[in-house]
Amino acid sequence: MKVVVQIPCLNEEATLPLVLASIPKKIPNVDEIVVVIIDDGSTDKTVEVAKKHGVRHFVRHARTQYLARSFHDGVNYALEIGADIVVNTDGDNQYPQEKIAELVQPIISGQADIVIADRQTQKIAHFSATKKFLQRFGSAVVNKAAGTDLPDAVSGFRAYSRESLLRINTVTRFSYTTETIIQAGQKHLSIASIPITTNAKTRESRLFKSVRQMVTKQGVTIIRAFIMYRPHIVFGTLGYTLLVLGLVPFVRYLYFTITDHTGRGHLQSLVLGSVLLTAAFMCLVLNIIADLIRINRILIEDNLEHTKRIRFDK
Ligand SMILES: Nc1nc2c(ncn2[C@@H]2O[C@H](COP(=O)(O)OP(=O)(O)O)[C@@H](O)[C@H]2O)c(=O)[nH]1
Ligand SMILES: [Mg+2]
Repeated sequence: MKVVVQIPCLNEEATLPLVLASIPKKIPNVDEIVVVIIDDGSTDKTVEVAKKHGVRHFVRHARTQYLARSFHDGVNYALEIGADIVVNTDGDNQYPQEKIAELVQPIISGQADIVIADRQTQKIAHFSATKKFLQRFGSAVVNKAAGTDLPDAVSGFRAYSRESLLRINTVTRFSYTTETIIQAGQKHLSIASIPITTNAKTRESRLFKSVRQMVTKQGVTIIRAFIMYRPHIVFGTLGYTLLVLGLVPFVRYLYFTITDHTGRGHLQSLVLGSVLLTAAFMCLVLNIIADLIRINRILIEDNLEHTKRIRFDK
């Protein structure tokens, strides 16, 4: 059993030694632990520091390609060197790497395909009330899309089985955390969660400059995921709501046209009803198109999985 611990890093020379020092050297039922640094175009001494602390495996980007791409490239590298389990942790020492042994156990024992560390955000002192609310709300929406029940959907501290990585395909450039959960949920993989306590904050988040930016970016990712995986929830709900709203003025127009003999036209109702009904019709057509694309994607993903198996399973 080989565990690859991958750490995406963008200028993490200050905190990386702490992260590396806390990665366990031995884990029960694991023969080999390999650390891979994904250097996403760091301009500081991240790579030198990692080498000095004994890291032998690197994936390097000459220019920053952002976190989702880094995750993707790290996973491919890990699969290439024969990882049975890939653990992802951050370079800012936010997560307790000592817990890696616990994180991988559900996968080793065959109970889970993916294990997500729950940061228990409701208890984190330096998280504002807004951030806590958003975390809970965001996780609820992701769970709805994925059909799961996970307390912390955006935690970056996770373990993935080789099998789950062969089946999941991330496409968004920005956030792979929510996307992997939604895909895994849709594909009926088993996702477990273990509680952890995060380390003291070392610095501000680099992924999000502000709460507003976080909401916008995660919001877009989640809406896109819904459109991709459960289009009927978006277009169906919207379409049928507009249909009902449009029928009201439309029926009113018909009723008065038939019963009212004073010669008044009720054109406003007709215009409003027609606009709403046209919008409803468009939503329902979009629903059909999105569903056809979804079916197509299932075929493409099947193919991709097959290609990955040929590429990585030697
Ligand atoms: N590859 C890559 N990693 C990044 C980028 N920005 C942040 N990171 C890494 O992603 C992890 C999480 O970043 P962090 O700033 O702690 O965001 P947080 O998750 O909101 O705390 C750390 O390991 C960072 O080094 C980026 O643009 N590219
Ligand atoms: Mg962090």
